[in-house]
Amino acid sequence: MYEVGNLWERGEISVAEEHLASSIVSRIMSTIYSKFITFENTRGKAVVTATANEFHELGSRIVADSLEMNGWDLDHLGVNTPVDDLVELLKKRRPFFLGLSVAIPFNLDNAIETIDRVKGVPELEDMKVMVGGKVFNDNPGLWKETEADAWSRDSNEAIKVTGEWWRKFN
Ligand code: B12
Repeated sequence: MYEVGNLWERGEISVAEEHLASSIVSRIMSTIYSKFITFENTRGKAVVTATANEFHELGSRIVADSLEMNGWDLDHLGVNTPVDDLVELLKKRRPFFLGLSVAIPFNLDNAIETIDRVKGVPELEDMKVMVGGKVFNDNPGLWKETEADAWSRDSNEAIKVTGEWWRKFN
């Protein structure tokens, strides 16, 4: 998909061709997902979503599916989740952690606002927040501006960090 992005940026493929690539990857991921859906939940609840106005879905889905395979009872909300609605869902679900995905720099403020909001909700004071996505991978250290508890570069790191949280705080 990174190469698809480069080809699109250079004008060598159209948006329609990028959509086709995204759709194929999405379908392959669904097939893989259906093979491990029956895995047992051995850890707590978790919610992963792309932040408001963020339409890049595949990265957060890869991370969400990997975490679910690792034993988390995971809800993946997809893309562009409005801040108010996310806060309400978190109050209902009370997850152990929230994973928030941001690809595009202009959506960073939405993530900062989301984290600021959830950190102010008394029922969610124990919930951890992990950020991830292209904007953080391109700018190491930027995640600290969000007041998140951690940043992970990819699903392997996310599995490691959330596993450490679970051992330490559960
Ligand atoms: C497909 C695509 C789209 C599709 C997305 C469709 C879909 N169903 O997801 C659509 C058409 C919606 C789209 C739209 C746009 N896109 Co686009 N897109 C891409 C593309 C080609 C692939 C994205 C992808 O799937 N990558 C593969 C995944 C697996 O990688 P990833 O997202 O980085 O995820 C990994 C990590 O970041 C991390 N991670 C991700 N999320 C999370 C969450 C947590 C909690 C954790 C721990 C980790 C984590 O783990 C993942 C696995 O390793 C990228 C190219 C690229 N380099 O990524 C451009 C790209 C990101 N897009 C770009 C642009 C400019 C746009 C638009 C602004 C274009 C426009 N003018 O409209 C819009 C913005 C829409 C919006 N508001 O979000 C630019 C961004 C440039 C920049 N400054 O960063 C890129 C880089 C293309 C380019 N080369 O210029 N895009």
